[in-house]
Amino acid sequence: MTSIETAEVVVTSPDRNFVTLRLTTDDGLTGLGDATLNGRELAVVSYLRDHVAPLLIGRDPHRIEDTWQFLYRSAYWRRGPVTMAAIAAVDVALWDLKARAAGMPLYQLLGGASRTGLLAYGHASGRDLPELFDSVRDHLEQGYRAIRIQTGVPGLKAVYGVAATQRADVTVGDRYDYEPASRGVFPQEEDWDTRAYLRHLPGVFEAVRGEFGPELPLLHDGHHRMTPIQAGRLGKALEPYDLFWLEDCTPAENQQGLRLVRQHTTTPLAIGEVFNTVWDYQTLVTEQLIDYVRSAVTHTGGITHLRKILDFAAQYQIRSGMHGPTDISPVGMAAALHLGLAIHNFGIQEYMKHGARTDEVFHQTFTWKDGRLHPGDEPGLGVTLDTDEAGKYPYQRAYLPYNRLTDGTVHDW
Ligand code: KDG
Ligand code: MG
Repeated sequence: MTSIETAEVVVTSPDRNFVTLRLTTDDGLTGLGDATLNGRELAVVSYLRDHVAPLLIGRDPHRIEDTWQFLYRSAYWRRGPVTMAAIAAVDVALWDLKARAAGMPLYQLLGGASRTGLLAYGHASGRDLPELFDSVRDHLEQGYRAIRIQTGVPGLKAVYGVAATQRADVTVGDRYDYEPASRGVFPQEEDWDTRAYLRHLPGVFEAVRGEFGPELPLLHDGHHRMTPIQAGRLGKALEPYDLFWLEDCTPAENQQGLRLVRQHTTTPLAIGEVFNTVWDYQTLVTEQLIDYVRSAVTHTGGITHLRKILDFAAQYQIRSGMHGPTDISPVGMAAALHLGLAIHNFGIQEYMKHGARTDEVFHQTFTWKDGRLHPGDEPGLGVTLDTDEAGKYPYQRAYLPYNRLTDGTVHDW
């Protein structure tokens, strides 16, 4: 019987921090799992190194469900982003390993392809409309066939989702594209005013539809900042512009709050990038209060658990919209692509390109064609980790920003 011989946690910071678990068996097979938790990376490193890795040595790598249940239940302390990211890394590494052992791309073990490719959306942004239009055009040229729209709001100096390269206020650290985390010893402070945002946003979508026509799927992320009644108002105001989805309109820990939003708008809703188990979705799914599940494989206990969430959601005609920003590593992205290709209720995949240094650390085999992603047909996830290259980039402290209202009150970011 084959068994796990080593469980290494690799921390690297090529363009940003990534945490990767690498399992190796006594017969020389390896598997990779992503354990990156933006701004709290080292908590997961410790959870894995100090508490989980010693439990894995000598285990049968093929017992994926059993290992998942063992790690979830034997800890006694359940759920939470750190625990579930650590379990996810083990789970994905085991699936990678099993698929490599079988000589198959992972999606074949998950039931085979349900489609030829995965529609993906990219992030267009700008401080004002001309900058936003340029960014939309640039994304269309890159081949995107669905685009998220984020803009500056008059009177606010820094707004979530506006690319760092376009933001005059960003001075700390080295960031790329829209990446919100900044390297440094303290989080960046941003400002927020929901009334100003609600006044501004419908006009932005009117202008984008006017410029780019009715067909292009458009998305928007509210990033947890509204109350349910404010979200209902925004959803209603955006209805003429036919959004693919409005994401994270409220901080959805209060799942019942979404009833109020639903009563007021038919704009489709996506939620869940900060969720980590099926229990976060219980009311949202059974009452059909959302249309898309935003969870990432990386933050939701891996393929084993996210598949269960998505199968549950499928019974209610709710589809996947897996989180795919740059803080999901190439390993986590590959896991999302294999799962998305296999499930029936795939909706859309978020896709942000990683930086050049990241691509040298993680060698990837996915393809990008006509606005669609495909995980490729290499055995396993199709990603290899170059540990020499990874070793060139030690961890660098980095934080996500936080928000204050104009009167100084801390607000949801
Ligand atoms: O780490 C936080 C980011 O992943 C998050 O802010 C990105 O909201 C996000 C999105 O939709 O990609
Ligand atoms: Mg989001």
